[in-house]
Amino acid sequence: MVSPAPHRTYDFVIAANRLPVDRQVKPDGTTTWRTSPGGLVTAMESVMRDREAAWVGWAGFPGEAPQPFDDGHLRLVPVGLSAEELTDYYEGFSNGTLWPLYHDVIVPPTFHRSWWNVYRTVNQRFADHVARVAAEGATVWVHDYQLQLVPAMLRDQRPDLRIGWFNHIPFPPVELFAQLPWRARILRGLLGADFVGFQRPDDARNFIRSCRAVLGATHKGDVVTWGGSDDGRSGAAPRSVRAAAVPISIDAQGFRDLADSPSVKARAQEIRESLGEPEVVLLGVDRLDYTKGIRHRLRAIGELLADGEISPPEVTFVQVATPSRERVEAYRTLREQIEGTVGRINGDFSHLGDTAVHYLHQSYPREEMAALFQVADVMLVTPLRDGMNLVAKEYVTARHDGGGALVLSEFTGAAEELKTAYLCNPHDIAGLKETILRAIRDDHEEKRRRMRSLRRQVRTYDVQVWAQDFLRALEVAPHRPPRSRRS
Ligand code: GDG
Repeated sequence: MVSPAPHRTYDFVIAANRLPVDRQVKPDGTTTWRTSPGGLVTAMESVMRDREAAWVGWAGFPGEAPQPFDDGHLRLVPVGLSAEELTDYYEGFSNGTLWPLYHDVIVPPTFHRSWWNVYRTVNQRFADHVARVAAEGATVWVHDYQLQLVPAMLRDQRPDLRIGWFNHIPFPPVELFAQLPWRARILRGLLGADFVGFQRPDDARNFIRSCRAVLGATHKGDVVTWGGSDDGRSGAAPRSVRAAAVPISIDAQGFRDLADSPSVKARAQEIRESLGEPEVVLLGVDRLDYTKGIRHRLRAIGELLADGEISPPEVTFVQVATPSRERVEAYRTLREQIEGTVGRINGDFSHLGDTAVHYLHQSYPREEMAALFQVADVMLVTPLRDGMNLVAKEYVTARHDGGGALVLSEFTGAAEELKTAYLCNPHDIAGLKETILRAIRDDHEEKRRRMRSLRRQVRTYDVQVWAQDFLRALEVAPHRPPRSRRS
């Protein structure tokens, strides 16, 4: 165990790839920090109220880490990453190896030993930072696929801690996970936790199956027991770790309030006018990522235009594709493909003043997103694989006027909960076209009925409930908490 720290320690510590703040450099060269808006920050605020909390993460720029500082009642502890480490740990192993492997190998994952080595080094650095700031017996919540080795690295130094890990993305079936040359090391890393949380029950099951197949672990229900003997170290005590689904959500009240504000409503009206007051606005909002099914969506839209089922100016499609991971090769290729397709569709089907596809490769403030959601008569969420998909939940929340329709891929975590959406298989282009047409043409009452039930689901199970459920599960793991709203 690390000897008692001479500095201040905290009973609740979050470790995530990124700190929840962005550095702003003013014209005079001085810097300030701005809290990045987002569900995770809001969720954490709701569980941090009565605790001394610290957040360990990368500050968003390469080089030496700034000194720890306070943001309100939260201690922020930056982890330094060099430009080379960012290339190998973040763009390389996290986004070139794990991301495609965990998303059904939609593009082939790349395996590089040098990336793996840097991933280990960076995970160790995160674990060391957490070990220094965590108080005796503290609760530590580790987030996501970038930090899968942190739980065991932390437990080695600090067996007194209660450690939870949450995976924001899917966990793949063992048949795919087994491709990973470092599969056993990853699983051993995760089994350092007391509780591992996933978006869907299937993800938890995939994890448990991998532990059995790769490590020879046993399981009873959702508890995995592993003897710790396959790594050649003798004397490691058996550990029991619970793996279960705790699906993430959004700050429903906060998003509703935003969507309800006069400025957002006015902006929504302005957008509709600038689109030429179409009868039907179709909308897609995604990071430009191959998991999001943007190409499949465009294919369906292109065919619907060619079939004459939809046409501008009555129907128009707006696609916001937020720039993402632009230094990773697969993302650059995808961007070229998408922009080629949009160009072809518009060349064939737009008229002067009537655009078939409005394509926006830009990032917008949250207010603008909320306004866009309100304009959308049909929201198209068609990922080939997605851990949850918060856009779907934001959309139904923004449409508190009762209008709108959500087309949602079966391959999202959200589809497990949002069962009255217009569900689709994005690989089935004919089926996708039919579903889009149904979402456009169904009568108002049918659409309102569906949206009502979707909104209720998101309101009841919001991000605050998610965080509380996760922490309740972590507190009693490997036992099941008595009052989980889900299981
Ligand atoms: C990962 C998992 C899981 C997008 N463009 C802009 C913007 N956004 C916001 C959306 C939404 C968020 O970003 C995207 O969240 P998603 O859930 O849709 O997708 P990922 O980024 O892939 O997130 C996913 C999630 O983690 C949480 O666990 O659901 O499955 O892949 O909130 O609105 N926000 C602003 N401007 C944009 O241009 N302000």
